[in-house]
Amino acid sequence: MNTQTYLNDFLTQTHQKNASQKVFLQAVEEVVRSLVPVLDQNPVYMKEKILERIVEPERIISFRVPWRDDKGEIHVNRGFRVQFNSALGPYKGGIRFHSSVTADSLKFLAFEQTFKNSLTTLPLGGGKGGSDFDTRGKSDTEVMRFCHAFIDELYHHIGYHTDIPAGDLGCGAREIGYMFGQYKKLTNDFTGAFTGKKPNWGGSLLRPQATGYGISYFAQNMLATRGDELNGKICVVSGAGNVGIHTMEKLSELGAKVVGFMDYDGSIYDKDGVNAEKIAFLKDLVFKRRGSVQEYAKKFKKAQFRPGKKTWDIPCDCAFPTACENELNGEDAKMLLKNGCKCVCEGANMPSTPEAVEAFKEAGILYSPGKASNAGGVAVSGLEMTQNSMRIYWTAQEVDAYLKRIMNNIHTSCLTYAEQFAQKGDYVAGANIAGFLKVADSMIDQGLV
Ligand code: 2IT
Repeated sequence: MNTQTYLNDFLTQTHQKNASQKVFLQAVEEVVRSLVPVLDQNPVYMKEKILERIVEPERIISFRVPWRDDKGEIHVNRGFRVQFNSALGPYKGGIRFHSSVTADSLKFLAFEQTFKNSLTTLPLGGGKGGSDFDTRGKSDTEVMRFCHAFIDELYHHIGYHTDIPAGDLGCGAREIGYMFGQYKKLTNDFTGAFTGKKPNWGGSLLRPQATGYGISYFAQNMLATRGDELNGKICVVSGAGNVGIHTMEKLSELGAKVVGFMDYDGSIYDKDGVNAEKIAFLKDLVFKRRGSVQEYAKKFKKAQFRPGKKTWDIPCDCAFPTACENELNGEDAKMLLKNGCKCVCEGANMPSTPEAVEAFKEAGILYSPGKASNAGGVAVSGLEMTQNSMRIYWTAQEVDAYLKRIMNNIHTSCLTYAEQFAQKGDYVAGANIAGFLKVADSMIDQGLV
């Protein structure tokens, strides 16, 4: 059978089987479309039905999470863990706590994670979990009771050699702490069964910074391919969470001027750009006081707060979508291009819609998919696991050197595989092909399981 016919049949079937799962299907389409030349040259992947197997999670766990609020009232949330693929190692991926979480959204994230983890070169399978629980507006004790209830079920399914969760949207060091505490109590076992722990009880230095720093290193590499650099570039970021703030921090350290960022309430346009003092204010505001970016414009009077508005209309050289999936649509992409944007480096998972990606590709600007440019976070999670196994701590400088090396390797892999399969300079194709080949070959090695 010819590859194109095979792929069309495969996609029709996958759509039929997962009819309501829009974001998952979007992610599958993107990966599979990149693989045409790979399947052409290696029909063994069709014969072994690797695509049919790779889009099916090994296991999805869905469970009830009952908990009491501070007034004693009972609430019931849904908890999930999608254990997608363990060809390369134990399942690895974050936990998302947000009202938007569904089995579909986590299935898409776990699918992406499988390829991302493969790109890091570390021995990590792919997984993702979470709950439709929103930490916003909850007290510390409510968050703790919820996290304990979540682990009361999840602890059966995770473990150091099985599945190692970490943080994601709505799940930071506080939540990891409560989950780890309950896990340890129930299992009577102090192991590195979570990453993103605090450094005083097993966490890696630089894990909180890793995704944002890695994104900045990746952007530096991308610009270098065109003889350019970050120094002096006008940049906009979208999210103002852990990833967004650490991206802003490293971009500024590397000489770029970050003039825009946003959160759930709206965006900030600060023509002067952020600096160390402003970043310190933002860290305190977001990480400690859990406040809204509106306060930034009250504190720094020249900055403008724009209620309910995204950042993509702000003129920039480089854009960093670091919030969530499909946050940057075709219109946003056109606006960025019209204003002269020449590099889009994704920090979130699949933040650009297919229309936006098409517009970037057509314009020939530098564009990298999240699974390549945001892999620094999970890479340092992998390094946290290594340090836990060795029962030592590396210095921040040691972790940073590893992180840089891993981001450089991923960048090189993307370009090498894109060129090898006739899609030169296409980071999407390169990331998908490089990520796929390692997982697919390992699946074949391990037989039909
Ligand atoms: O999307 C991601 O890569 C993460 N949320 C980090 C996962 C991890 O295991 O550190």
